[in-house]
Amino acid sequence: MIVKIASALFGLPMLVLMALFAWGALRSGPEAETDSTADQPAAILSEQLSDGLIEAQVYMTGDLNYRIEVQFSPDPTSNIPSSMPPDVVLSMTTMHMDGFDQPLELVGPGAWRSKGKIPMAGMWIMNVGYGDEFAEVLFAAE
Ligand SMILES: [Cu+2]
Repeated sequence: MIVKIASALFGLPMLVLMALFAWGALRSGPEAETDSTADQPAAILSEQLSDGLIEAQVYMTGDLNYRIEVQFSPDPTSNIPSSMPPDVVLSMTTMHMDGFDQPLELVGPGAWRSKGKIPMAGMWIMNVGYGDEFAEVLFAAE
C-alpha cells in the first residue's frame, strides 16, 4: 500500500513535466512558421537615383496594416545628407483617390520606417524619392 502511494506521487510530477514539454513543442512550432511568412515583403524597390541608391520594402502584416522600410545610400557627390528623409507617397492605381504622405521614423543612418493602415484593399503604388525624382513600385494591399 505504501509503495503504491509513493509511485502515484512520483508519477504525477512526471506527467506534468511531460505535458509541459509537449506544450512547449506545440507552441514553438507554429510561431516559427508565422515569423517566416510575415517577413516576406509584398514589394521590394531598389533603384539608383541621380543622388544615390534608394531601397524600400513593403510588408503587409494583415488586415491592411503595413510596415515600410526605406534605406537611402547617397552617392559621394550627392549633397543630400543621409539624415534627410525621402518623400514616401502611397496612391491607388485604378481610382482617383488622393495619395497620402508617410510620416517616417528614423531607425538608423539612412534608414527609416513607417507603419500604418492602408485605407482600402487593392493595388497600390508606392513612390519614394527626393525632390522631383521618384522610384516606384506596385504592391497588393490586403
Ligand atoms: Cu480606392
